[in-house]
Amino acid sequence: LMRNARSFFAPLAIGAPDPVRAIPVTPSRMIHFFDPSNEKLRGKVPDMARSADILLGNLEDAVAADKKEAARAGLVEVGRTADLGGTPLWTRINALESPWALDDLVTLVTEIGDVLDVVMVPKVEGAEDIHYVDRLLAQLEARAGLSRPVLVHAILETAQGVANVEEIANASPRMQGISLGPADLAASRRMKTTRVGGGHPGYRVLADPGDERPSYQQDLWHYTVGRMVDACAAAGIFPYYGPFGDIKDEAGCEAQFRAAYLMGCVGAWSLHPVQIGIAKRVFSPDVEEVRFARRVLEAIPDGSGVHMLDGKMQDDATYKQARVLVDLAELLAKKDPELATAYGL
Ligand code: 1VU
Ligand code: MG
Repeated sequence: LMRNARSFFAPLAIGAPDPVRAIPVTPSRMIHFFDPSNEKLRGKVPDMARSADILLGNLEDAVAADKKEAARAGLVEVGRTADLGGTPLWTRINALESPWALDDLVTLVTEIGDVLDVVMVPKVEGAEDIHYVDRLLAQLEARAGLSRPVLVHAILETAQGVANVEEIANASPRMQGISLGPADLAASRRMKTTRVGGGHPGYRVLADPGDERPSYQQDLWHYTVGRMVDACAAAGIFPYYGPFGDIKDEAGCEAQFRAAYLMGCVGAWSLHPVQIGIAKRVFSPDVEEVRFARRVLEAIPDGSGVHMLDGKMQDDATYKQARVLVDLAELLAKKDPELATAYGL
C-alpha cells in the first residue's frame, strides 16, 4: 500500500537525496531513442542532443540480447564524456523480470547517476513495480552520494498496467510521467495488429445503410491515451505518446502525434531523426493559436468575468486554456529562438 501523506516525501534510504516536490517542466516534445551499443551513434550524441529535447539511451527492446552489456557500457561512456549541452539524458532499462534490469540500475546510477535525469521502466504492471525501483534507486543514490534523485517514467504497455494506471502515476514522488507503448500493449491485449502505433484501416465506423455509406477510420489509441492523460494530470506528472513505427509514413506519424498533443500529451518518442522534426512541429503550439491565446489573456486581465473576442465567449475557463498554450509557448521560446520570433516573444 501507499505511504501516508506525511511519509510520501521522505527519502527511502538513509543518505538518499530528498524526493522532488514538483516535476521539472522542461521542453519535452520528443524523447529521442538511440542504441548506445552503436559506436557510430555514440559519436552523433552531441548532434542529437542539439536537435532533440530529451535524449534516451535505449537498453531494452530493439537492442539484441548479445548487445545488452555493450549498450549499458556505451551509455556509461556517453554519460561520462559526451557534451549534451544541457539536454536531459534518460535511459530505458530492461524489464524488471529480465536478467539485465538489476545491473542496468546498479551500473547506471553508480557510474553516471549525477547526469542521468530519468529512468524509463518498461512493462510496468502496477505500483509494486515502481516501489521496487523506488527503493533500489534510493539505496544506490545514497551509496553514490548523489545530491538529487533520479526520476522514473513508466511505459503503459500491458493490459494490467492500463487497469492500474492511476496507482502507477501516484506510486512515488519520483514519477515523472508515463508513455503509451502501443506495440507491447497490442500484444498484451491480443489486438490483431502488426503495427507500432497509428491507426488501422479495419477499425472504423460505418454510416447507416443508404445511398452512400461513408465510413471513417477511428483512433485505436484514443481510450488508452485518454486514461493516461487523466491519470498523469491528476497526479501532477506528464503523459507522452510513445513510438510510431512506420518511419516512412510521416503524415501518419504527424496525425497520431497531433491527436495525442490535442488530448494533453506533452511529447512523443522519436525513433529516427525524421521524427524529431515531426514532433517539434506538432508539440510546439500553433503560432495563430498562441496569438489568439495571448489576446484572450490581454482581454481578461484579472482572469475573470465574461468577454467577447471575435464572436467567441471568453471567461475564467478560456483564460486557463489560454494560459496553458502561452506558458508552453514561453517555455519553448526560451529554448528555440525561431519559435520565440514566430510567437512574438
Ligand atoms: O546516414 P547515416 O548512416 O550516418 O545515419 C543513418 C542512421 O544511422 C541514422 N539514424 C539515427 N540517428 C540517430 N538516432 C536514431 N534513432 C537513428 N536512426 C537512424 O539516420 C541515418 C538514416 O537512417 P536510415 O533512414 O537509413 O534508417 P535505418 O534503416 O538505418 O534505421 C531505421 C531504424 C528504425 C532501424 C533506426 O532508426 C532505429 O534503430 N531506431 C531506433 C529504434 C528503437 O529505439 N526502437 C525501440 C523503441 S520502440 C519500441 O520499443 C516499441 C516497438
Ligand atoms: Mg515495449
